Amino acid sequence: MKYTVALVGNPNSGKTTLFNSLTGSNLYVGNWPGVTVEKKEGDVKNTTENITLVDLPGIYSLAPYSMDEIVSRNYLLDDSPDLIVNIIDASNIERNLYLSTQLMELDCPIIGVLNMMDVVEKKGISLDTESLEKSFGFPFIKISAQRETGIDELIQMITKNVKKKEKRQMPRIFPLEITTVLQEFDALIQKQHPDVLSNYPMAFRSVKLIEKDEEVLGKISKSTDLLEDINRTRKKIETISGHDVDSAIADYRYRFITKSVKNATKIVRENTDHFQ
Ligand code: GDP
Ligand code: K
Ligand code: MG
Repeated sequence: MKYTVALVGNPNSGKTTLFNSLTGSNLYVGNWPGVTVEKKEGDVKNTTENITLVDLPGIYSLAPYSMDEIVSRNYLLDDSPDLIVNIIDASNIERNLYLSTQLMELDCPIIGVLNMMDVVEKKGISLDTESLEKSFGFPFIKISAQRETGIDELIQMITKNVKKKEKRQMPRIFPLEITTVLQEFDALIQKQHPDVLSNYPMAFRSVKLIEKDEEVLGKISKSTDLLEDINRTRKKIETISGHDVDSAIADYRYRFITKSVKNATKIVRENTDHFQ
């Protein structure tokens, strides 16, 4: 069995450093189809399984604002990797977790890799991975890619999680009222427009349609009916939140992150020294 793992994270989160520690010699460098964005693949070392690691372009979100974002999300949607390794600069955790809340909508197993833990510990901050797992619904691990701390444990975790087939529980990111609107929209799409992006994960499809994501809308035939259903749902979200749809959705994601990080963070007086 050959497994594929996607390495996903913000620019400067330590992706290249981690990619180099996780892979051995069999490196393949090319371009993503149709674009001049570099694609790098390598085999994960020190594992009993046959696992290819694919380095995706560094991105802040799965919005279609840049070629890097489009390349990354199309790969994740169309090539369905067995696992996402989501590298997170833990010294800048809230901003980095924004992408994680979007990756969660893609029905793919995820490991959250808290990198730069040497920097975090130096500040006297302790992060509770179990608490984060409880909030996000997928496991987290602490590493320092630069100091190569936690790499063996991460490889073990990848080896275990790459074979997992059971579905992840999706935590509730949006307030109940908004979740209800999203669920009604899902039901409507399934009933009235069953062919629209039917191969996409449900949570991703609904949010992107409601956001009127140009690249997603460009892939479908937009009937007046569908556009009316989308606009009606947008109105409901705007009424409930008091904001335009895009800011409302971003704001709810950040509130979820802030709460989760607060629950997982402890200020410790003494330097714990694991990652120094
Ligand atoms: P990329 O842009 O995501 O590929 O990130 P890089 O791997 O190029 O890393 C960005 C910068 O962060 C480099 O200067 C790395 O040496 C540094 N870096 C990566 N991992 C760590 C870490 O765990 N701790 C510290 N202190 N620096 C790191
Ligand atoms: K740095
Ligand atoms: Mg890099």
